[in-house]
Formats: sequence, C-alpha cells, structure tokens
Amino acid sequence: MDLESKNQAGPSVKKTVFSGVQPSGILHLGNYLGALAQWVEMQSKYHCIFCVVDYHAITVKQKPEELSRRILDVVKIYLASGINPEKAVIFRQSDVKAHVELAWILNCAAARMADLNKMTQFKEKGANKESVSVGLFDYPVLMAADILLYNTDLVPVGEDQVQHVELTRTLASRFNRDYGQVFKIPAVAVRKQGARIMGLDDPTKKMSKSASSPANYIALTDTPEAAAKKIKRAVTDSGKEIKFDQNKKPAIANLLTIYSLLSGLSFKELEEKYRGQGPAYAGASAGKYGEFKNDLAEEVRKFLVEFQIKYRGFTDDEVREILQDGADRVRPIAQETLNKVKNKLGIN
Ligand code: ATP
Ligand code: LTN
Repeated sequence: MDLESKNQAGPSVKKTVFSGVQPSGILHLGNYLGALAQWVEMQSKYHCIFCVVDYHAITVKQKPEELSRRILDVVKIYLASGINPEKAVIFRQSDVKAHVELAWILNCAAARMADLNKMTQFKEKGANKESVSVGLFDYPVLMAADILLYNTDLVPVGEDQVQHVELTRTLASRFNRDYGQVFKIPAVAVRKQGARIMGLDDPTKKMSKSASSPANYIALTDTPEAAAKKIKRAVTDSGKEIKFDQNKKPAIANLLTIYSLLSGLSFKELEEKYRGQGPAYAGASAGKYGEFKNDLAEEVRKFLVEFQIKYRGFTDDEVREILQDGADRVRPIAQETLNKVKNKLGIN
C-alpha cells in the first residue's frame, strides 16, 4: 500500500494516529488491553503509525543484546495483536533521526524545567534510584517530538501516558505561539475500560513490566499454566460477592475488567453469572472466588494460546523488512515537519 493513501496529508481526510511502546521489558496484558487492542480497532479507520520507541527504552540501563532482541519481539507482539502492516505503518524510532532533532529543539524552544518537574512517571521511575539519567527526566519531550512530527490527531495510550500527551499539547501550543504555526495539537484517546489494568499482586498499582515481581503481571509470552497460577494467587477483596465496585472491591473490579475485555461479556452479565457464588458454592479447595478465577484463567488461556501461535509465526527477517519499509515511509513526513520548525527558528 502506498503511503499517500495511508499517512500523508492530501486528498484523504483520514485522521492520523500515532502511538508507541518501549522495548524495555516483557509486554503484558495491561499493554495489550490498554493500548494495543485500541490500535487494532483504529487501524481500519485512521492513518495509523506505530513506533517501537528504542530511544525511550535507553533512558534506563538496558543490556545491549537483550534490547536488540526485544525491539524485534515488540514488533512481533504488534503483529500478533492484529496490527496489519498493510494498514498501519510500523517503524523503529532510532531509524528516523528527526525524532531526536526535534526533541532537542523542543527542549530549547518550548519545554520548561517546571513542566517536566510536574511529570509523575519520572518521579515514580526515578524513586529509590541512586542516579537517574537526564534522559529519563527529559523523556516526555522526546515523546512530544514523536507525536508532533506526524501532524498527529489522536494518541491512543493507557491512562499513565495521558499526562505526557497533555504536555505535548502544551509544548506544541507554546511553540506555535512563540515562533508561528507549525504543529497540529493532538488529542489523547483512552479506552473507557482497560486504560489502567492493575497489578495482580497489588490492585492499587498499575500492572507494569518494570514491577519487582512477575506475580504482578501476565506477560503476553507467559505459558497458560503460569498465567493460571498467577490468577489463582491474585489478591482479592474481602467478602465473597463478584461485583464491579472500584472503591470497595478494587481487586475484583480489576479481574472483572480483564474478564470482560477478553470475553466480550459485560460487567452485568458477569455479575449475574456469579451471583450467589461464594465459599459454599466454590468448595473448600477452590476457595472463595474460586470458580470465577478458574473461568477467568480459561479466558486468559484461550487468548494466550491464539496470541502465541501468531507471535511465533513471524521471523526476524520479516520483522526487519517491515521496520525498514515503515521507516522509509515515515521519514519524509518527519523531515517535512522538522524543516518547517527549523525555518521558523532560522536554522535551516
Ligand atoms: P511499564 O510501566 O509497564 O514499564 P510503560 O507504561 O512505562 O510500561 P510501555 O510499555 O511502553 O511503557 O507502555 C505501552 C502502552 O501500554 C502505553 O500506552 C501505556 O499507557 C500502556 N499501559 C502500560 N501499562 C498499562 C496498564 N497497566 N494498563 C493499561 N495500559 C497500560
Ligand atoms: N512514553 C510512552 C511510550 C511512547 C509513546 C510515544 C506513546 C513514546 N513515544 C508517542 C504514544 C505516543 C510509554 O512509556 N508508554
């Protein structure tokens, strides 16, 4: 498919969507339900550009051999999730140099220390670390550059990234005001359900690939048996009712969210299904919530089996080709925006 019909401004009126994932660890069900599943829905409707943000990953120390492996694996995860390179562009951030160039320009011409000091992710990721890279502090500016290079309309992300998209809007407006109109102001797209999947071991913290214990997440590459074990051991709330109540039953609300998104059943249907089930029903061996957890594990098993068959079906060479093709397609768009920016600054 030619880029003209996919991503460039022109006769087409399709909106542009941009998003990315860091190749910094094992992707989990939270990444899939919060971000990737939304991307798949969007690719038929919009001009979609999905990036593997390797320059973001190096804001914390990575093992070089592992990083190069993970870059390819993240693309395989995109593909197994249902992203179709015929419909959406997939590329690697470091293959398009305009990203770092624009990030530097935004650092100087738009971003303020006070903006970045407000970012919570930096504080969380930097907490309890002896030394933190300047890159980790500056990381939202690189994310803004990613988004702004492509005249992006919509940025589909999980809830934790909303603050960064808001910052992107601030930087774009400030640059436009101070140097003249260049950037389109993007909007964030967050799913109503699934935007913040919580850790299985702690429903007060988001499921995270950088969590200290693997009991926190279901990796997309976990065996169904390992995933079932994690679900059985997942923290639950007091009481025995299966009811969606975010405040009183955050752990069950989280499990219900995962169940609902994977099965297509609504909370109401699920509540109905398990009404009246408690210790007496589930039996001593299954424990309270036992039946519910068994069924959820079965939903997760079905999802993982299907996902992993697809995941294993792609070769590294295929992925390298997709990445090269993707970078070749988006480079001219990025360069055009960068040229406009440099013109405004008098450095072209
Ligand atoms: P982590 O904290 O797991 O290391 P991250 O959020 O820093 O991950 P990515 O893995 O690059 O970084 O995130 C990819 C996408 O997945 C982003 O859109 C992010 O908002 C989304 N996401 C990450 N964790 C969750 C979650 N627990 N629930 C829903 N969406 C999530
Ligand atoms: N910061 C994001 C990853 C990311 C991104 C982007 C997401 C980098 N650039 C552009 C959307 C659009 C994260 O940590 N999840």
